[in-house]
Amino acid sequence: MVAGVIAQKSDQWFNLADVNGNGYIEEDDLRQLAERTLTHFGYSKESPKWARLHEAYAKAWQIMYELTDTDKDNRISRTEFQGYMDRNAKPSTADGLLRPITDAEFDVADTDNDGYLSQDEYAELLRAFGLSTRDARTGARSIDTDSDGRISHEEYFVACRDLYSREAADDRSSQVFGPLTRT
Ligand SMILES: [Ca+2]
Ligand SMILES: [Ca+2]
Ligand SMILES: [Ca+2]
Repeated sequence: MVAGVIAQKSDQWFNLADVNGNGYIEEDDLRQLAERTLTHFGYSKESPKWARLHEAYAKAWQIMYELTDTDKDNRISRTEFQGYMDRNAKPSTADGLLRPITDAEFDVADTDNDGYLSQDEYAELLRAFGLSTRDARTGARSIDTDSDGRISHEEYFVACRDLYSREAADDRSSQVFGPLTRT
């Protein structure tokens, strides 16, 4: 069965967020994801970026729990997640949830603090998310739409926002988190 593009994209994100691989997204997965990402970049617990990413993910969990965990068992199954994405993956509903997350992730990856992500910095963020080096490079190239070698806060936010609202698989935006699984 060939899944729709939105389904493939949400599947990709689900796999990335299910850090312990038990088939559910739980609060602990997001905590581990934050921890792993921060450790990957070498931040200590004293760094403001450490607290900020953890806060953003904790908030994300609360919102995800309310919106997607329909049977309220404190874990989001793939079916629950897909159901939510099918019903609600629209930029307008993503805005409030997404901005604090993308901003916090962006700052973690902006290791030279110049306010932009180089392709290398972005690729490193994807590697922290668990992507292979090759997929991370593809993702980094595709997010830099004007190919000037740097990604702004806004570009990252817009890319993540639009990722789940576009049906096209060949769209560059579909590779923000690396290539989709070939079907
Ligand atoms: Ca899990
Ligand atoms: Ca559930
Ligand atoms: Ca930078």
